Amino acid sequence: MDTVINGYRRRWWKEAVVYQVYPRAFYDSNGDGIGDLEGLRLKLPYIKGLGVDVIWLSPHFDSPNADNGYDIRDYRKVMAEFGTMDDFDAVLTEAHALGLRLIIDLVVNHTSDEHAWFTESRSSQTNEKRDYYIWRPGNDGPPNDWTSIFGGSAWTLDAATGDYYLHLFDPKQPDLNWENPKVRAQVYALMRFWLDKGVDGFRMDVIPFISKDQEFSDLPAEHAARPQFVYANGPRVHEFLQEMRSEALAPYDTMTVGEAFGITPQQVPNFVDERHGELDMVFQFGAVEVDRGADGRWVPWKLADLKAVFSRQEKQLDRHCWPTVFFSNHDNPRIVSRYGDDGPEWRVKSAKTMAALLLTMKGTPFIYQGDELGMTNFPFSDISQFNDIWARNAYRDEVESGRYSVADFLMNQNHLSRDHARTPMQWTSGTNAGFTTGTPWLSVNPNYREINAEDVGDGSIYAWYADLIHLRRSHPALVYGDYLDLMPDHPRLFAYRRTTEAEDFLILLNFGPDEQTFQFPMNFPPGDIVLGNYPAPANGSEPLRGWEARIYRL
Ligand code: ISL
Ligand code: CA
Repeated sequence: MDTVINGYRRRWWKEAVVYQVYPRAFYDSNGDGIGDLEGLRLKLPYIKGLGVDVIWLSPHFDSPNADNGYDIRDYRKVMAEFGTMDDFDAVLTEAHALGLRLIIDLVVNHTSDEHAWFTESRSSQTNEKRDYYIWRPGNDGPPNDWTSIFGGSAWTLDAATGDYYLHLFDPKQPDLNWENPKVRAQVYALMRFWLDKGVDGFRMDVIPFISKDQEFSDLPAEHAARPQFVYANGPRVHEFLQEMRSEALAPYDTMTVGEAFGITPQQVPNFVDERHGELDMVFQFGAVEVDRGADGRWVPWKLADLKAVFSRQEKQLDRHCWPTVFFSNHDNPRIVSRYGDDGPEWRVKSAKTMAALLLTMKGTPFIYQGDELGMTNFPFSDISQFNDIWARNAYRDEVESGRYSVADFLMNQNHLSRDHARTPMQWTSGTNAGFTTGTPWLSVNPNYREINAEDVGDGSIYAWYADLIHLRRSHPALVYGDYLDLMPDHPRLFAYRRTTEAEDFLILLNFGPDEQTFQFPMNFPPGDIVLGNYPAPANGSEPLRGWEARIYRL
């Protein structure tokens, strides 16, 4: 077997397709309305049926759920609502038996304020754990003007000692002090605990935030609206990640993917260059930010901006770096509602077109649960329908402050809410979409009678994902091939090539209901269409029909 293809060193995680499970919303096995690990175990064959290689499991640890598990109380315990450690072990064993690897979510920029470390830390100024977190005296107010990503000050005054602690997210998510070597040793130990159980790696939550500039200066004006660009990439972040590699990861065959929140495209290679021994890959935010304005609120998006993300990535990452591709996750709206057309006429076609983009692009693709069914955004009409801490805090900051009307708030959330992705998986057309026999913790999308996993046969979106994954697996050019955008400015047609010396693919995607013609150059006759979401046209150079996706082998 070649060890290098098109200049890239072969790695299993470069060739893998990942499926993200948000356990709370996946499948409830015991009728309490909350998805759980036994539910995941029961649905492993469904995941395997897509042909994916890896499952990324969102946090399954003990947590008071201020942020649905992204606030961890005990890193070595399973969330009681999700089951027991035995349930976790059963998921891991069965996943491995099916040939699926499992990576888990490492949330170590912060803990829950209910973690024992924090309870002890806040109890006095002199206790042994005081320095596990970031405490500063106030001066007639917070130590500086940093704001939380979820709104409000990033500092909370703690009555017990009269000091402030730092939380770049919610007050219930205090930031760990990575300057303290004992904190780092604790993190590496908990990583080894899970690696020794057999997990295959980690997705690392807001990992660029772990090193803080110890000056704690006020925010520069140009970053006030998006402070993540100040919080990320601190002075010691690369030192810490290299230490994490040598102290925890090195002896194991893992895959790591960091959430590069606040990292610019120029900074990415420093995190993922394989010669540095830090992360294997990161999630960049380009493809989920084309519809966010400078203030983070929704703006209409353009296809040319989405295309530019991938051309930039191809230029900025050399053969020592490896990209990821994703269009959704538990923090984002549904793909088909955001970039496709979720109305009855085009939902299936446009969901397939987006899937073709995801699975023929260079980089390890991440599928988010439910996208393989073409699940859509939820029609929110009232603040009471939101569970998400970000939405609830935004309501306080935007509406209760009088800056925006309720209608503006709902407009923005209907485009961007994180809860769109968190409504329960739609398994059947029966009660509660077959997700639970009890009362679901978050409302099921009312369209579950039409959109559900009862239909995964020929012609379904699920079957199309499986076909694309199979095609990707069969052709190295779809993994390692060069990427070239043939029409960067065209507003509707996305046309690109994926090529190695041995293979040449042309992908044509029509992002809209109107016909589009691709002018095949003379020296470039249409080859065979190897996969398409319409019956094959009589002639490969015929115009593309509404939301048509065609993959040609030249
Ligand atoms: O979701 C967001 C706002 O819509 C992002 O700004 C998000 O906060 C950012 O990507 C960091 O996300 C990660 O850490 C958060 C957690 O709430 C997210 O679910 C997680 O993906 C804090 O742990
Ligand atoms: Ca349950």
